[in-house]
Amino acid sequence: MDTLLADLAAVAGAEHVLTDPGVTAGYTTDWTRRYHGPARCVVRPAGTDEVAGVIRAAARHRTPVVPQGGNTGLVGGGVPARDGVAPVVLSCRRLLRLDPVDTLAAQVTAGAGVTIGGLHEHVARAGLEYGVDLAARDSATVGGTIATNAGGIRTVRYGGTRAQLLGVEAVLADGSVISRLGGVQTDNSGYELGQLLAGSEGTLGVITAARLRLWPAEPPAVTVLAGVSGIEAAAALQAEIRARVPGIRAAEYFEAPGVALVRAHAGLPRPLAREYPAYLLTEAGGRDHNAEIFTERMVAIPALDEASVALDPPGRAALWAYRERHTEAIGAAGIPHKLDVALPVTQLPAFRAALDAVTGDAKAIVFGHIGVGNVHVNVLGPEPGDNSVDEAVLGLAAAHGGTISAEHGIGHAKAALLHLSRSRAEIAAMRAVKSALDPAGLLNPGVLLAV
Ligand code: FAD
Ligand code: 2HG
Ligand code: ZN
Repeated sequence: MDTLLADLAAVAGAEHVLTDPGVTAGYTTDWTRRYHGPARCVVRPAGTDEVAGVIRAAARHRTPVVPQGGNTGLVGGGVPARDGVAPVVLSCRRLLRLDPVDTLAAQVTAGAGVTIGGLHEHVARAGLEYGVDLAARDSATVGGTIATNAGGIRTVRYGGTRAQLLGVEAVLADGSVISRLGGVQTDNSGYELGQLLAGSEGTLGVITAARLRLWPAEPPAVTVLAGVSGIEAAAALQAEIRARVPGIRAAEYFEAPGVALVRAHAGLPRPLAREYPAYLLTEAGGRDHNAEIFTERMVAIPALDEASVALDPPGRAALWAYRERHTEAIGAAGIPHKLDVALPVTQLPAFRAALDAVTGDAKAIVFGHIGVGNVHVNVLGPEPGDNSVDEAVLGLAAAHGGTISAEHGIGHAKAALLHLSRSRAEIAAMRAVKSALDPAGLLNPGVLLAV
């Protein structure tokens, strides 16, 4: 055994240092299969002290570290790069601390490796809910969602992950541990390091646990799937619904090509009696919800053409399947170019109108969280290594006043294009933070900031 592996085994136990390619393959290729690279090994520490030991050992051996959670990230940030020094993949999945829910403060402390689905179940038993939810809930972790500042289907109601974060515990690149898990709700004693780590994509520290804000559970009362003519109509309809119906918890958009893929992949029937170019899925709920009143207000909206209304969990799941199964259906059809942009809502129609010319003959599937102006453009056809469509679509978003990442992050995928969203001064400030906290470039080199 080489000395790095021996040092890691001394920290985490030999059985948690993985080198067999058959076993490590699941950690070195990303969810989309577009990004993969060789790892020196995968190490699975079980606690914060062990994470610190791994970081110190890797630093001694001048070997980079790629932090990883559930490996559901879509920008290649959680897997080794194809080139460069093969890193240690530090899997956080064994960081499974899950404290009892603090019902008085509506907060909980969760380890980085706890899945979002597991967190939901835990807090639901206390009558509370966590504000972030996403289709990858059964694999995506607390640590990974903080590191990417994940959004998801509840952003329109509760904001993204940053808005849920009261503090983090993390190991920095020098092996030191910072910890703010006390649950203090207002704290102005200096820089908010937890918020800095949120969205840092594993480049500034390894998050080991977090103190999270919770909300009173709001059972969904009504879910409505409406057919619309396109993104402009969907944006107008969701604005009208939000003005009239209280307690909107989701406003999601998708189009006919995505529905066709989902139907073929999952064997689902047509979602509405007629075919539509696009669809809007909205959901409302609340503590004192009254499904009848919600439904009456919803279906009385004049712009609503044909809609399917679900009032019970099986009916809701059936409607959500058309939206939530997009990612797996697209993945089954090929290796997609995933372009996750957000625009001012007023710019969505112009962006959508210009998109087809930019994607050309390739197949573009457009869907997303329209309630927050977040559109996912998935392109099938171009080779994984060909970045021209990525550059064209992201450039188009920037030209319409948008961002090149709404919720998935920058990763390796968009590091060279960060200038489309951030000014020279902002990128210089980010580089200064990175070199202050990680002068040797140990943590996730090439992610977010191109090397
Ligand atoms: P990973 O993929 O393992 O890692 C992601 C990034 O975080 C990497 O840069 C990694 O280095 C870093 N990281 C991971 N753990 C840590 C840690 N403990 N400390 C420091 N850095 C760390 N995303 C959304 O925002 N909204 C959605 O609606 C959404 N839906 C999805 C649906 C599907 C079906 C899939 C496959 C993905 C979806 N995603 C979505 C993307 C993905 O789930 C999120 O980016 C999620 O936050 C990644 O979590 P993870 O635990 O899998 O992290
Ligand atoms: C979603 O909203 C996810 O379903 C995944 O963010 C988006 O697959 C994608 O591009
Ligand atoms: Zn999304």
